[in-house]
Amino acid sequence: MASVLTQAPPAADDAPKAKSREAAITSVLHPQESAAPLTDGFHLVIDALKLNDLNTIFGLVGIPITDLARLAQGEGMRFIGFRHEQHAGNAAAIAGYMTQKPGICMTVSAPGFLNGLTALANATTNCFPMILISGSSEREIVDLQQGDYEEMDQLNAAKPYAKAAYRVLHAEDIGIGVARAIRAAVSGRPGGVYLDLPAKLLAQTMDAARGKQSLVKVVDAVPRQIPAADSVRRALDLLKSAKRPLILLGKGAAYAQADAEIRALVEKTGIPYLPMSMAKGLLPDTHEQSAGAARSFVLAEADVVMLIGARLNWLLSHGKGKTWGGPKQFIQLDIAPTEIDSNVAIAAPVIGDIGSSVSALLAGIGSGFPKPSAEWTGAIAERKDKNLKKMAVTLAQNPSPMNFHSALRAIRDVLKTRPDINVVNEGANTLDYCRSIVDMYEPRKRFDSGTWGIMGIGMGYAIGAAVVSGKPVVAIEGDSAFGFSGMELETICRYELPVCTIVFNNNGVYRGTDVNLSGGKDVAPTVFVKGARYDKMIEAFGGIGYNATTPEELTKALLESIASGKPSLINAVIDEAAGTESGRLTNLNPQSAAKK
Ligand code: ADP
Ligand code: TZD
Repeated sequence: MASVLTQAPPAADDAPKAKSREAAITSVLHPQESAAPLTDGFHLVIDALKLNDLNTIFGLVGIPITDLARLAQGEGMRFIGFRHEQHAGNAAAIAGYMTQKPGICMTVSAPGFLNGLTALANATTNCFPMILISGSSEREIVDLQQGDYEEMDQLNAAKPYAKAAYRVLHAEDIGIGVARAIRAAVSGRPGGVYLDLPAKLLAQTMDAARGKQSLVKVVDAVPRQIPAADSVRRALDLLKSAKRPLILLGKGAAYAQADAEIRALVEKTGIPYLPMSMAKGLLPDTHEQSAGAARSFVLAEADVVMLIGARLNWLLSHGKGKTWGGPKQFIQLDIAPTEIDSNVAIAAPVIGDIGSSVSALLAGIGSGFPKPSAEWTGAIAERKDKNLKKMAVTLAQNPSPMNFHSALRAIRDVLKTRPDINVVNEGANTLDYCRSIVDMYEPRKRFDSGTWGIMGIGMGYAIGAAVVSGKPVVAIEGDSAFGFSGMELETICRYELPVCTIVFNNNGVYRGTDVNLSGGKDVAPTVFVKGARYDKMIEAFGGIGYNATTPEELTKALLESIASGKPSLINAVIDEAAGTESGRLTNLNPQSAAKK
């Protein structure tokens, strides 16, 4: 039921002297309405969200949204309060990715909004649905630039970084504003939407019954988009003609929640597949058709590549160059028609939602569909075997202090026993090694730096994933990466979330051994305090801290932490000389890039 202000306004004869102008006008023009229950902007926002099953807000309070947060909690919504808006935004974004419903982030005006904007832009870049709702200052003052409290033209600031941006000025438009925001966030290619709510709007009152009628329950927010039959036929023909076919699964495929159909397509065709990092687990990494351990080989050697919810951006070397070896033909399944031909020519685009497109392909694959040759699958198996054996030797070593491999081996072996656990991962070396060493077994369980390679998603994603799934989260973090969101440990402890953060502490960004080129007193730009004890940070908030210097200690701490379900942090001491500059992205540094 729509909430109403508990008190109807007083009858005309006992009205307080300082009656608002609107109320005075209402009672003169519509005397029959003056005794009717009223609602206001605060309640209409809450009712509009709840009506659309959006029951959690990730945010940070202040003028003008403190009451909105308080009332939302009072009305049964969950409000998760953060220490910095960027992390609230990241939590909302990952919630959106996990559920296909827009995650809601709420902030105050100007600086709070801008802190949230990084997360909104990151969500849009990664195709995650979220809505950033920010309070804003008075339009009249902002537009004349008269210097209001936290003055900023937020709507225009948001536009370049959001899929859509809307402002609501009248209480009766709140329902429509929220509906538009939801539809824009989740339909087609998902993304971040900005919703601007001026302070004055929240305080506006209107007749409660009319307010209720103004709300919109969004019908079919994510309509199926059926691919054209001829596009499916073209794709099947090309696939049939392939000598060395490859399927590439991206996080769009994971997002689509068409897990069974995708698995059926892979298994029915027998085509080897490669998961992008967040698509790991869509099929278990141990699946025999996974070409993960022969990545470079299959990218270079395949002749027809079917991209399912993956873009040919920098993460895939733009579909060209040395990585891709000989000539290729691409099939691309995507919901966004303009993604096609964005980097290289796509021979067979299939535009539709992934569930529908994969189902349509499956329907066209009969028993006579040619299986990939034994020559191709055999060559991949051989390469996989060779690479896995080589990796096993590296992983079996036990250097002291630990290196990335020995620490990740310990984590891999624990996580193997708990495929339901969510994994958050960021850093440079920590990200690159973890992606290839730690196997995933279930869809949408791995959340990482994504399309931008952004640092700072760690604790926000961990909190979002824990809140949405109710399952444990293990966040595997470089020490630099962790620093961006470390204060949210307090949030994790406050809400008693089952998050275990493992900080790969190698005393700096990438490594801890750089020296100041001038020989001066300041440490090098990449170096941190040596031997820091990140485990002590969580103890300050009542969480459990562990210091692990060996794989055995790390295993024990992680097992204990998962069993307890309590907020915890493991300071994993890693050799400060173990990392390489920029992890595997050394080639993107300007000096190396110039040499190419
Ligand atoms: P990755 O980084 O894993 O390679 P990207 O984020 O680059 O993945 O690509 C995801 C792609 O998936 C985007 O082009 C997006 O338009 C597409 N996409 C997202 N959701 C769907 C969906 N439900 N159906 C079809 N395509 C989708
Ligand atoms: N700032 C932001 C927002 N994103 C970034 N990607 C960077 C800075 C640059 N950067 C990287 O690309 S990785 C990284 C930074 C600062 C941190 C690497 O150090 P780490 O990880 O300690 O987190 P490793 O495992 O020790 O390499």
